[in-house]
Amino acid sequence: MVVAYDRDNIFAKILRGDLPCTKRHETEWAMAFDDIAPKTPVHVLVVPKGEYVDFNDFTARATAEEQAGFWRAVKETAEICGVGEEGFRLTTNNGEVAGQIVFHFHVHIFGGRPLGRMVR
Ligand code: DGP
Repeated sequence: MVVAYDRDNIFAKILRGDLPCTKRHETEWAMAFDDIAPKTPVHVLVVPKGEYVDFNDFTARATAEEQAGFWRAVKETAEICGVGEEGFRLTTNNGEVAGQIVFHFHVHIFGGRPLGRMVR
């Protein structure tokens, strides 16, 4: 982990209710809401409720129960947003080198149109 967790990051504020969001799903372990600048018709962010900077941090420190609960919420969110059956893309940007700009671990769900191949 390169960056220390900042309790005032944007997603922490959304989780606390200090900033608004368009919420799609919430469980004991995670919250899902629309990305503010959607790249696809469905572009939802799923964030764990625990304080983790990125994927590396989450997988290193979250309990097995938290991790299972988080990934279950990702699957449920795809279904709730209507792309569970037809297909979708999951992305997480791990670190600045990957373009991560919000340092509270999150997974993007992209879908709602053909996405093409990422690697050719
Ligand atoms: P990244 O850290 O690169 O995985 O991208 C963070 C994403 O968060 C980016 O797609 C834009 C989105 N985002 C940034 N600020 C806000 C905000 O205030 N509300 C919401 N809903 N999304 C945000």
